[in-house]
Amino acid sequence: MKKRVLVVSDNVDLVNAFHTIIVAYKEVEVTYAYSYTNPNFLNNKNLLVPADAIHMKQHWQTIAVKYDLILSLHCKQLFPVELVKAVRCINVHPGYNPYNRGWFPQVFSILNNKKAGATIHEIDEQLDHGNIIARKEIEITACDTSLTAYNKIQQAEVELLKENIENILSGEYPTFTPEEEGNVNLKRDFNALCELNLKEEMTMGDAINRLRALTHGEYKNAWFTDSKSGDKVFASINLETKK
Ligand code: 0FX
Repeated sequence: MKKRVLVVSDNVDLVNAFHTIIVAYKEVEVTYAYSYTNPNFLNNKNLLVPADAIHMKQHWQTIAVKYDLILSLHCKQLFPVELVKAVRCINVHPGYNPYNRGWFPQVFSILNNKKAGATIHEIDEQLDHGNIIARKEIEITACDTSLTAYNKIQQAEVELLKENIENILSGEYPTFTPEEEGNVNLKRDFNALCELNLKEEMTMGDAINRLRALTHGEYKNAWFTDSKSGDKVFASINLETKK
């Protein structure tokens, strides 16, 4: 009987990368799903596979019976504890666990210098916390913004998936417990960073770091209020290196 794998993801690039890797494995039947809270997922014309909306908490019992393995590739839902206990669940996370677990890890690594990278780990009842199967560090340079760091991380995630896919499918791999509990950042921590207080005093280095941590392509993250007009002004930074 074919191994039944459910891939739950809200990230089209990772779904496509995973599909490209897994097509060679004929003994595996893969089903793709995205979060019910994310209906725009299917509007992405680049998506290579069909996918259905899924509500993990509501349907965990059906999911537990239907699949042998569940892979989260940036799934925006927390897996219910009951599901995690019933089926092997693995997470591909855009951070170097246990450092800056949770929301947008590279943003916080730019600010607090903790390691950044990608981690494949078993899911347990805590956020980005379970035993580690594999992880890869990326270097954040003085010129990196959230976007450029994130691009390196996604590349590391795909490399990790390629290197570990057979072990992940077979379930035969050594794991290790993270060396410490590490730290967790939530969405509200990110939102709090986005509001810039123009009267706040800091070094130029810290100000540049704050802006590059919040610079991510078209996203309007950092902002302040113009005291004259009352308008909201968005800020980002452009950095270049000269060798
Ligand atoms: O798919 P993903 O990269 O992953 C995020 C979390 O970082 C991760 O810890 C969690 N497991 C997963 C479910 O969700 O999320 P994204 O596509 O919404 O964001 C990608 C990057 O884009 C993010 O690292 C920073 C940047 N971004 C995103 C949003 C929505 C911003 O800079 N501003 C934003 O408002």
